Amino acid sequence: MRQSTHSRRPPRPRFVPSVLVVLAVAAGALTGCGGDDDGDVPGVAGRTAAAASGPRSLAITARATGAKSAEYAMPATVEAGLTTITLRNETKGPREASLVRVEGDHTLTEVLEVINDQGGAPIPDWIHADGGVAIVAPGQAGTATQNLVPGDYYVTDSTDPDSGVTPAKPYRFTVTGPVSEGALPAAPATVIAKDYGFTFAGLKAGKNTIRFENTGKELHHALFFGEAPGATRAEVLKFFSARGEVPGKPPLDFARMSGTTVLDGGLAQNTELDLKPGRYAVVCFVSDRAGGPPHLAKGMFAEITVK
Ligand SMILES: [Cu+2]
Repeated sequence: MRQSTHSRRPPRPRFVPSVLVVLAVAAGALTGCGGDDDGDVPGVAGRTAAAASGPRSLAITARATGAKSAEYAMPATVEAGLTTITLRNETKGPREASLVRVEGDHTLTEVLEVINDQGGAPIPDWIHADGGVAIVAPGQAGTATQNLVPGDYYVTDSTDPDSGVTPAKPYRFTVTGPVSEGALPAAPATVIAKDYGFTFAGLKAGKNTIRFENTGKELHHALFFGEAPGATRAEVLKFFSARGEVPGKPPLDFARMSGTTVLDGGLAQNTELDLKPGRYAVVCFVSDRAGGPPHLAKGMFAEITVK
């Protein structure tokens, strides 16, 4: 059950290649030194639900419960509609709040079985990847603005260096009806995922506010890995395809890593992507609902140079 932190563990082929996050942590990325987020996080202080046309707020706080464990605090219910989700990370490691919506009565154990599967099993119809906030460095906050549909949601976290997606207890909330849908605010950059590929617009070095959109039918995310200087596309592809099990120095610079959570086909959110200058490899490790290999094997790989 426990994931070793061995630096050559393969990436998880399903929702969560947490090993790659582990490598990033080991490389000193995601250690939180910016510290400039406190004053300008939408959806917390200064912005209230009173703004009738603005997004609602959902605040999630990750607090340390031990050297390597965390708990998540959030309201038990929120109303459906356009919502800015804020994850405040008060722990000493990177955290995320991936939202998994379930139809019917399903336990956290069932959810984790699907998420942690590494054998290309089908993704059942009752489980939905509904975005949330991806990797947030310690002491920082991250946001995602998206429509929440009524239903039951689990909050999962793939970034625990020791245990991957194994929260000690179910962290969940309920989105209550009626169905409400608002238009996402304009975003200066876009990342579009489709079956099977990516397109990018407007990305630059620094903290990008992006519209992340899944225009395909399958589930997708976009994980950004800095490429090591001089690394070739072939070397990078080989490294991912071999799940990191290649001799020699990795062709990736794990100090430069960013990404999104997973979205079901047809969904979109505005969120943040922290990029540094240089070349990035962008990958999706999720597999089809029908099962099969990670989308990387279907060509869901792109390279982009950020300036
Ligand atoms: Cu994908």
